[in-house]
Amino acid sequence: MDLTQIMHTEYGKSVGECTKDELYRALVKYTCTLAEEKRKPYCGKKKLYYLSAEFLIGKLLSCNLINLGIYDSVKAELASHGRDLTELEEYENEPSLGNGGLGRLAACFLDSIASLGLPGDGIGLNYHFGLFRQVFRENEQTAEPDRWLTDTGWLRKTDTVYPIRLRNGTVQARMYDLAVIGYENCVNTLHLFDLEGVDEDIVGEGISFDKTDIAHNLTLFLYPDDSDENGRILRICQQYFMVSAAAQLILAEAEARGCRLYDLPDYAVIQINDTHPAMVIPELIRLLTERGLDTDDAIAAACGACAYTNHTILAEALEKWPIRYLKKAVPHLVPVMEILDDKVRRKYGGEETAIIDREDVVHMAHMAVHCSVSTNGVASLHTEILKKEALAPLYRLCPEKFNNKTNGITFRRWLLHCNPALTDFLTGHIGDGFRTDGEELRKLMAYRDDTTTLDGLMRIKSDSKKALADWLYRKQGVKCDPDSVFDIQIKRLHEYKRQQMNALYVIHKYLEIREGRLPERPVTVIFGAKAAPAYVIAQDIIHLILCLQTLTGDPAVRPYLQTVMVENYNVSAAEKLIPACDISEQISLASKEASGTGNMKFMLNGAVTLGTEDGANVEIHRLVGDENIYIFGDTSTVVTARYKAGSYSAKAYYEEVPMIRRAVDFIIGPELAKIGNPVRLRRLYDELTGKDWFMTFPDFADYVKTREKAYRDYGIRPEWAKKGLVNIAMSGYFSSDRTILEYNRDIWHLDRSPEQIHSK
Ligand code: 26Q
Repeated sequence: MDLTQIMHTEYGKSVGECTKDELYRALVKYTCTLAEEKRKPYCGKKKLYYLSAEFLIGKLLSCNLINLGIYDSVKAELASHGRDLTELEEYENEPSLGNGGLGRLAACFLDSIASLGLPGDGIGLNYHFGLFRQVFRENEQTAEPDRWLTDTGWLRKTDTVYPIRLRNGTVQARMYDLAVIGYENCVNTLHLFDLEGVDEDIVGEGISFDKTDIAHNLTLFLYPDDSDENGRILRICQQYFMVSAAAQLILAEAEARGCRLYDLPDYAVIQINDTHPAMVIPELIRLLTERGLDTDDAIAAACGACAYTNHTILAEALEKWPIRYLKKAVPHLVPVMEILDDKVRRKYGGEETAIIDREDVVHMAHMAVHCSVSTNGVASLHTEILKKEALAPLYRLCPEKFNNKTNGITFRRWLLHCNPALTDFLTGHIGDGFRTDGEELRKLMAYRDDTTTLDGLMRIKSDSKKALADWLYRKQGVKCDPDSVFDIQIKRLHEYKRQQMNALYVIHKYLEIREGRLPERPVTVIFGAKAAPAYVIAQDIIHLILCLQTLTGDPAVRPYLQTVMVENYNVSAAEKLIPACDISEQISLASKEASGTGNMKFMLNGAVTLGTEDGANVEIHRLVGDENIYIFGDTSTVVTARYKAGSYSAKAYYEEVPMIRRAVDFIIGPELAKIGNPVRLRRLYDELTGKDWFMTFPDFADYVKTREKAYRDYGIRPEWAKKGLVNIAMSGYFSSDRTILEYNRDIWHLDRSPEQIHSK
């Protein structure tokens, strides 16, 4: 790169004279130009389309430079002009196109697909204000529009515009493209559709806007509040807008590659990321019949091209749409769904596997299973639960469709980019093969008893903790002790993930400290989580955590126990938090967390998991062995039986276990009353004592005991460092490259041209 030349051409200035904004924009433009030069037109037959409501891609500049292989040279050239790449990295806005694991998984998958040289594009929506920006005020979460999109530079406006038919008229979807640059490999595309004429000015106070103004609001926010009828209809319209545009693009591209429409499965495979894009199935059928196929051929072509990934067994997250709503949003899709239901009923009979139930409600997951070639879960336990419980009746009808694809993460972002010191250290020990073949990390096992290696790892961890402490201070004015244990829980706020149980532990510890029972070692408990604005109890839990942050800030307590809640937790925050973590909290109620992927990121960065036997924790446990993980709590078998028996009584635990009662009573006690919102705290107390649906009380004693054991072991060095080393060494399985190769082997069957295969 000749920076002097570029800046001269762009701005007529020297590198030294350019503003940060000018430098940043020039670099983005340069990166995009390189990407376009690398892009090869796809002349093969079959192509993958990954459809997702979320793509939580994170900032792009550094990872793109890494994947292009020019990160170090760009950094050096900037430095030679007295400019700092870090400054530009911080200046970049993070795209707010996702919420949590499902969206981040989609982003990791795009990286791996391109890095493996597979032909596959993402398709989603271009939300102007994203999920929302989280701001803490008076110990509560408030939501504001996330204005990430302002002139980002990465998105290219295309000339492709598709009409989208809605009940109250037709709107237009314009395609914007973003380059997905593989690691030392090919370039694919993320297509983001946007509503022509979307109007940012209709947003009023906070994130409120007129939900009925579909012609102006469709792509303003991800997951707009759907707690009322208008919200639900908007949600259906938004989903339909995405899949109708996707279906039109897919058919156009397939035809351009020579597809006759009944051959669609030979030209396109469409991976449906949870049920949010499942309406692509009836939409494809509708479009294919419109183009002349008869109904049966259209159904065969559409269903033969689709595959479905399930990410949840939570009943409330399994989408069900009343026909009444569908008729108000997309009436032309209803007859197609009725035909599909009719076919399924004729073939199999039975109410429990029907697409449309007796109450005239469409079960999107049922439609996705029936009308696709594959249904997969995202971790081995999760897939077993799908087969035996959540989707058991469907599994019995078509067992051959069900398969497991344990999630993975891209090592390029979650190691090379976020932890360069560890990356260099590993390269020094085992070479750089792990960048494209995760299993190479196992070579590190040879160093498990090498004290120099263990010292090196401890130093890297300690430096990352200092860097996190600096960042927290700059960002939030919070000071924390880098010599304390960093115990971190960062994920969407949900009761099943049990942030409330972690908070109860903090209360328990706080009370001990107040009584003079001082812990052996200081601990910093760090949370990061956004709560859906309409999810009241989740807001209450955030409130409790923020109050605890205040309480543990007391100079008498802080030297032993500190609570930090990171504001507006996102990918960029995760990149700072994960390398600095000692203990990774993965404490969901067993059976409820489909997989988790944060758990894998922590493991890769040398943290030790404190967790239940849930999701991919089970696989982490199997890989590292009992010595290198802290497992507690009831198993999914016990939990499932307890739900079935309906035998759980929170009240009984509350009354019989003093440790629980004390911690829970504290929520409505005088200390919190002084700083908290009594309505929120009382509601949370009532929820826990009256219901505790995600069973924190039965696991609490074991949680406390196991957590204390982990803190004790932390002090035994270098034994602790060895646990970190084993976690790193065994994390290769969780490379999303492995996951994607499995998707391709079992579901997609895409060709990898020989020159695109560089590692496997
Ligand atoms: C559903 C209905 C109505 C409104 C919203 C939703 C909704 C929105 C988002 C339901 C689910 C989501 C997101 C789910 C998600 O992020 N799931 C996570 O997916 C990860 C990748 O597979 C897993 O690792 C996590 O275990 C799972 O929680």
